[in-house]
Order: sequence, then structure tokens, then C-alpha cells
Amino acid sequence: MRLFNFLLKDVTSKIEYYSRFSPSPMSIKQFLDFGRENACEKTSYVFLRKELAVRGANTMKEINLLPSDLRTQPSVKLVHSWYIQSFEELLNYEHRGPEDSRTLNDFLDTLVKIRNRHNDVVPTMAQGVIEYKQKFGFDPFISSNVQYFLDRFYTNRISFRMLINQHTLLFGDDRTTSHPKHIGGIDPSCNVPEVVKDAYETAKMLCEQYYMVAPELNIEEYNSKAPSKAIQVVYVPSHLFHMLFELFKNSMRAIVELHENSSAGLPPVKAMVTLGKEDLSIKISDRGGGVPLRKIDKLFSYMYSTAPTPSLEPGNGTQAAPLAGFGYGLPISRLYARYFQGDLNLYSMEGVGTDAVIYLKALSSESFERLPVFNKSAWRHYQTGPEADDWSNPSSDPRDAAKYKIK
Ligand code: W6P
Repeated sequence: MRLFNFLLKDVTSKIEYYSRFSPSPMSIKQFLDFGRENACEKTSYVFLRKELAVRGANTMKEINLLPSDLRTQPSVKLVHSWYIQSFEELLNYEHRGPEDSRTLNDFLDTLVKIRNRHNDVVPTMAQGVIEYKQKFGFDPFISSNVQYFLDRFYTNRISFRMLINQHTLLFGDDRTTSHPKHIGGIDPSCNVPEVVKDAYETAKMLCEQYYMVAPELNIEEYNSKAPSKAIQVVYVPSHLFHMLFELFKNSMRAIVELHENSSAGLPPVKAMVTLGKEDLSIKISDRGGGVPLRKIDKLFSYMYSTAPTPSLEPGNGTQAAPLAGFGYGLPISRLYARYFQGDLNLYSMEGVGTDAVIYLKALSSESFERLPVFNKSAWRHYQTGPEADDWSNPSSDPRDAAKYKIK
């Protein structure tokens, strides 16, 4: 017991120590330059063993600030234990210099082990939110805290995996199987319309499995810098694919469900890819009937959009998973876009359809990691609830002026 307390205290003090550092954001250009010019595994090792500990400690400090009714749910505790375990494994390298090649190989194994341990963080945290909702119901204060926390927590996770993937792809065994032109997970000439088509084709297969039909794709390109050239960007193709796949699933579902019984056939889903001086923008448009403005924020809400997975319900085992609409696809896609200084917005016109726009930085020197920092200001967020009500509320019963008349 005393030994256990000692170890716990040791980890706690290490979390304190490392959380006092701020993460060092990298730009895509830096990732690229590092991976290109005879990438040095020792340099990467020395950078990562500290940087991963710093990012891990920052996020663990924030887990501790979650409302206790949420932090004590079994799924949330499970995820927390994964972070402690991985943090401890990183600490084993604190005093191991980069000279010994055994150290470098052990580190690669450790990174792969950590990555696998954290594979199911998103569905497990979603389960934790479901557990909380079942016990305590929906609470706007908690929902606002959960939104703030999970946006930061998942951004941290995206960044953690980005760093691990770069190291293992550059120096690990999977180096031989990776794409020859890619630098780790980065494609220095990522052809955006090609990724759009890829994501469309993958969503189309799912859509046809589920509905037996799928809308066509109609794609337009405007390269304002070099009008006849393909639109390319230095980017992580898997991130771009993830966002586009999610948007296509949503658009296709809306289109098919609105037009299922119409004789006129399905309207296509349209994609427009544009390149300007600063932005590379991708718009996915559907005529799926749209979403009222009141519901748009809810599409990005972790607490609203978590429902038990339908396939987990008894008797539903053989049914294909629905195309879209459950889980965290949209909020996490927006985090991918924001991670490298872009964004993802929805513009819907109820009754007709929805435009979804992904904005990316056109220049890799401007796409710096956007990372959460644990500090006083973050701390304050957990102490205060949603925006205090400083706008008028509509009265439930319209005021009857006649009532106040003097008879
Ligand atoms: C809809 C709802 C939605 C969400 C995200 C992207 C596209 C669409 N279309 O009707």
C-alpha cells in the first residue's frame, strides 16, 4: 500500500511538473522539413519523450476538472487509466539517452503500444457521456463543460497521434510500406479533388448498401492562383478524407431520405474546390431538405448527439449501421479542420438543402497545430457554466396588454 502511494505520488508530481510546460505547436511545414532532410531519429526521440509527456500531462490536468459525476463514470475512469498508464511508460525514457539503439527501438514499440491502447478513446468517452445521461439526465451546465472539455481533449488526442504517427512512419517498421512520396502521414502534393472523389466513392458504397441507391457527384474546381493546374496542398490526406467522408455520409443520407419516394430521381451531391491566396476551401452541397438554424449547433454537440449505438440494441445485430447521424463524426471533423488552423462550417437553408464548407490554409507555413493549453483561463471555464442569460427570454404566455388595462 505504501509502495502504491509512493508510485501514485510520483506520477502525480510528474503530471504537475510536465503540465507546467506549454505544448510546442508544429507547423505542417516543420513536420515536412524535419521528415525530409535526413530525418534524425535521435532528435525526434528527444523531442517526443518530452513533448508527449507535456501534452499528456496538460490533458490529464483537465480530466481532473471534469464535474465529479462525470469523472466517476466507469468509462471515463477507464480512459483516465489509459492516460496514466501511457504517461508512466513515457516516463521510463526520462533518463535513457538517445545514443543506445536499443532505446530507440524500445521507444518505437512503446509508441505503437500507446497508440493501440488509445484506439477506442472516442467511443469509450461517448459511453461515459451516455452513462452520465442515464443517471443524471441532460444538464446544460454539464453539456457546456463536456463540449469545452471534449473539443480540447480530442484535439489533444489528434495531435498525440499525429506526433506518434510521424515518428513511427519515419523510423519504424511501417516505413517500408508507406507511400514513397509521403513524408510520414503528410502528402507534400495532396491533390484535393482526388481525395474528394475517394471520400465520395467510399460513402457511396455505404449508401448503396444501406439504401440501394446513392446520389451522383458533381465536382467543380477553381484554382485562382494557377487556373489550369490541379488544386494541391501540403496536408495529411487521412485527416482530409475523414472530414469529407463524414460530410458525404450526411449529405447522402439527407438526399436519399428526402427523395426516396420521388419519381424524379436523386439530385446530385455537389462539391466545389477553390484555391485562393490564403484559403483552400471545399464546399459540399446537398439538396436534402436542410436543417433549421435552431438545430445546427446540436449537430456539433457531444451531449445531444450521443445516443446508444442502434446495433448494440438487442435484435438489431444483423441490421446495417445507419449511414450517419449517430456519434461524433461532425464535431470531430471540425476539430480536424481547426487542428491546422482551418474550420468546418454548415450553412443550411431549411426546406431546400445544406452547404458544408471545409476551410484549409493554402500555405503549409501557416498551418500550425492549434493546441489546447492548460492554464488559469482553461481552469476558469470549468468553474463557470454556459453564458449567463444576458439576453431576454421570450415569455411563454404572450403578454395580454388588455389584462393591465384599468377597467
Ligand atoms: C444535412 C445535414 C447535414 C450535416 C452535415 C453535412 C451535410 C448535411 N446535410 O441535411
